[in-house]
Amino acid sequence: FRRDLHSVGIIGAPFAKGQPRDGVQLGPDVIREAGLVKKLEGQGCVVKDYGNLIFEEVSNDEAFRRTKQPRAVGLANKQVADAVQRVKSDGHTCVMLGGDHSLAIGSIHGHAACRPKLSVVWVDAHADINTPLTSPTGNIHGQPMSYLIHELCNKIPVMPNFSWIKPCIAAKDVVYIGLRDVDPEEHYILKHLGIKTFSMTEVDRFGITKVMEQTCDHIFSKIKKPIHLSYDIDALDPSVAPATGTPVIGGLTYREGIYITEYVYQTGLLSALDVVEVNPKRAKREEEVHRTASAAVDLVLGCFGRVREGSHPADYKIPEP
Ligand code: 4U7
Ligand code: MN
Ligand code: MN
Ligand code: MN
Repeated sequence: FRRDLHSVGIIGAPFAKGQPRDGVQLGPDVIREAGLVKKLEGQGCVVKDYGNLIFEEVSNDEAFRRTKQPRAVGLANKQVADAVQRVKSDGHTCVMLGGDHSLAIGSIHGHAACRPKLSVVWVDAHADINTPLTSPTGNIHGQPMSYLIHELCNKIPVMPNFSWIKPCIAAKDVVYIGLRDVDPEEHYILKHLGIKTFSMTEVDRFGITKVMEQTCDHIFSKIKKPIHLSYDIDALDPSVAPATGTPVIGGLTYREGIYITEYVYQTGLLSALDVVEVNPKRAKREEEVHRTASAAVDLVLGCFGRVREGSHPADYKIPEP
């Protein structure tokens, strides 16, 4: 056992305009209040909390065709991209606390600017790969992957405040885990681009261990690229993470959800992490907020070396009487 000195840089992104429900902008604060920084330090991490980004109001943000609040989403994501670039150039593993999942546009874009050859592990009930033209809702939190994947760039219309976004991920460098609510148009895109997916059916069929082995076989088939882990809390079953905007029954257990993070940690290649879609205002009782936030904290801890068997300092000695 060695006590790794992981350096972790945390960015809070209190942003909700990628979707219609109030409250997801409170995600970063409820995750911090569940003890994130202290617990990371308690397992030997060096943590720098960069605080919350401040997003300006955007006036006259009419829908672009059906896509809602494009200017606010485009602008906020530019701030996230710049912040992630800074955290990476300061030498940390970046943790972006959302906010809604539209923020992955900026997080992955900023990460890719520093690490041009990335792989993305997207853990979610949803595929978030609608284009603005396929989206059934017009909510950008259901679209982030479409802006980032090279193979879709000729399907994306020009939108206000989106011109800075350049596709930066190849379809072959993406793996999905936890899918169980995929729109028909998204399903076509996933098949058409040959993207590797492990829906809840595959989690049931193979078990989470084989899913993670196959995930790593896929993303490391040629070279060992840094990993961007984008973790939507709604990947977890609503019994584990009820306080979220788009819960879907039949999700990952707490243990499967944690196992993913332990496995990614073991690769030694985690370079950036998003934890998004925690929405305390979707909880029925205060206890549901705590249940969801503490699951979110445990996912982050798993990403930075927490092991369930326990651990001890390298120089520990049993006290002698
Ligand atoms: B989340 C949806 F239509 N696919 O595009 C859409 F079902 O970040 C849901 O994964 C998107 O929570 C969910 O709006 C976005 C819908
Ligand atoms: Mn989701
Ligand atoms: Mn999502
Ligand atoms: Mn959601």
